[in-house]
Amino acid sequence: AALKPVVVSTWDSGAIANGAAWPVLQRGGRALDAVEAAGIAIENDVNCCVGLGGNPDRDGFVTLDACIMDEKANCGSVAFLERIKHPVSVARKVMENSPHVMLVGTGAQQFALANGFTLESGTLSASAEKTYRDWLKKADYKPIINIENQKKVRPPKGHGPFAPSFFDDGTPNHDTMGTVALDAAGNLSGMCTTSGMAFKLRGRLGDSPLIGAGLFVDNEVGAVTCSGQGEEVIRMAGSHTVIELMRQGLAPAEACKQAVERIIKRDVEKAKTFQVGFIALGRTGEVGAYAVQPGFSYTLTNTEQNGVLIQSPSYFK
Ligand code: SD4
Repeated sequence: AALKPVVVSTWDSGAIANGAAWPVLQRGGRALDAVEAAGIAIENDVNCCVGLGGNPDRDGFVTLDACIMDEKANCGSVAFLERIKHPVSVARKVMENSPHVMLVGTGAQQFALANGFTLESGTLSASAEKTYRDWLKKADYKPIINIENQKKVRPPKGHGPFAPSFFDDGTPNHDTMGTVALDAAGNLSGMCTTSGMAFKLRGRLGDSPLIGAGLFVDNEVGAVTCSGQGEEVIRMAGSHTVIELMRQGLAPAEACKQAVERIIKRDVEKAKTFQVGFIALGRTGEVGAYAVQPGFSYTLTNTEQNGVLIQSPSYFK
């Protein structure tokens, strides 16, 4: 049976996100506060994949995207944000302290500074510096989002026994954290935060900061987020599509599956080359996921399961 409260985050690094969200939920706090805490924790984690420690664009700059949405469809988003440590919190400020939903680039940075955030140095983390230098040797833009499939990956220290989503040297491959939560009062919220695809063109935005693509919450239905090749998610308004399928009565897992099948049907050959994975949380606490490729995972925390890593089913085997 479904349990609440519950928090679900993408990937094995979801353990870090859920670890910060759970105490908020456990003491009866709001799902909104829980998902923001999740975002802050992962943006702080230098070993992970999002925030200022993430990989840069092809010009060597880390540009961050994030969004947040609550049970009343209040939402906030920042994109192409540079040198600010907590894009998820800036997104929440956009939601609460501005008449807008989305701010980008220098305007988003200016808004962050006006709201008490600090301008950070802009230097790359040690791991991003190394990855970027290696990449520059060929400077070949080819998203290797599907690296999860490859045998050479092994878990880095401290990330659990599975951690299939890291390169051989321990560099995290995925670069996005999506978290959805249901609180004790029965309200849903979600957030998504990312440094985006590594070595993207300067100015590129993915799905993660886009309400309806990287995240969608509808308190009558559920909360959905996703990870993977953002362009493919934007094309089909991914998270919103999953919510609408759930609204028609599909269980979270089945809704994720049908959304993924819609992506694949358009171009099966192309779909073999990228990853997209959705996680969905229903309003009663039921959780489901589905991905294009094997290797997508999510972390589940509730009163009975303390950060359990679950491998998502996938279309390709
Ligand atoms: C993007 N969806 O920027 C993100 C990337 C991602 O794990 O999820 N990486 O397109």
